[in-house]
Amino acid sequence: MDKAEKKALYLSVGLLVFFMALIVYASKGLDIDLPTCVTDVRPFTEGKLIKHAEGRYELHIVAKMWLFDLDRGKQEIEIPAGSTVDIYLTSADVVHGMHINGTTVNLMAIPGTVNYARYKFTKLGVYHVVCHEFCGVGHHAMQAKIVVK
Ligand SMILES: [Cu+2]
Repeated sequence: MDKAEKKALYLSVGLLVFFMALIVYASKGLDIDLPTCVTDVRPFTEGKLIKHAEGRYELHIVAKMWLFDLDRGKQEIEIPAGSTVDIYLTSADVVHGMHINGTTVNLMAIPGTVNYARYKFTKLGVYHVVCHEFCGVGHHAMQAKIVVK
C-alpha cells in the first residue's frame, strides 16, 4: 500500500467517525430525532392536541381531503414558545405530505400508518403546515397553522 492509498484510507475512516459523531451530537446534544414510522400506535381518526406538562405536548394530526385536523377539527392551534411537541401524523384517505414551514418536520401522511417526529418550537411566530404531495383538486388549499406565542 503506497502513501496516497493510506492517506485516502485514513481520510475516509476519519470522515465516517466525524459523521457518526455529528449524528450522535444532533440526537443527544440538540435533541433532534430522525422522523420514524411508529408501529405501536394505532392510526387515529381525529386530530388532538394533548398537554402532558408545562412545555410538553403531543399532537395528533389527521390529514384528509383537503385539510389538516390539528385539534378536534381545528386547523389552527396555539402553543407556548419553548414547547417540545411529539407529532404523530396519519391520513384518513389518500397519501398526503406534511411540512411545517420553518422547521425540520417533514413527514408523509399514509392511510393506516402513523409517522412521528419531535420538534421544539423555540421561535415565536406562525408556522404554516402545508401539504407537499399532490393529493387531488384541493391540494393547494391544504393548510393549517401552529401559532407559537
Ligand atoms: Cu396535497
